[in-house]
Amino acid sequence: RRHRGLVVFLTGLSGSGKSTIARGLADVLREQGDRTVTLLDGDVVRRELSAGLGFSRADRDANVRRIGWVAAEVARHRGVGICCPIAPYAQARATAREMALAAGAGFVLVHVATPLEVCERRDRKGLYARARAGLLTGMTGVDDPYEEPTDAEIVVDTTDLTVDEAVLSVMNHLTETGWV
Ligand code: GGZ
Repeated sequence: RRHRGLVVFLTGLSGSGKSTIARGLADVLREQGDRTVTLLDGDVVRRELSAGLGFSRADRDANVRRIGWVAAEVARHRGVGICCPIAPYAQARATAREMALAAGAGFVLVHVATPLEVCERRDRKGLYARARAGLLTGMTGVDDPYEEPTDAEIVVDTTDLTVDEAVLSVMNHLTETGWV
């Protein structure tokens, strides 16, 4: 049978584990072998698709809209588009959902709900420390908003989960709902 396209959209704070889960999910789906998987990696997107954009609300909205549009095009052609921007604004996430549905695809919002204190303790890029020191302004969760999703299909918190466990919980949902 021919699958419908699907967008898996992971949202959450910097350091929440979005990209790692997205990569793991892409690997698992590719191993299954029957679907074309396109991962819109955050760093690559910011360099190639959204070069020149910063972190104002307008720039974040533009970034998330571009990502959502590309993912919807992937899904229009029956692929799986996986993206993992912070996407702090509910409105922009809703637009991404609408674009996927308008493309005849499914849309699964995954809230990677790892708490700020855990993300901040990890601080893999040192951004939280710089924000706390006043060297970086507009850091999501510190002095810039993150609107918690109320419409997520899946919520995962990586505080006490391994990457594999988090990927599995997303996969379980996709299996239960018939997407894979
Ligand atoms: C949040 C920032 C900021 C500010 C730079 N706020 O952990 P990272 O480093 O690798 O991921 C973060 C990334 C966020 O880009 P997104 O495209 O996902 O954001 S959005 O959806 O809001 O457009 C972080 C880094 O960029 N970064 N400055 N001020 N994250």
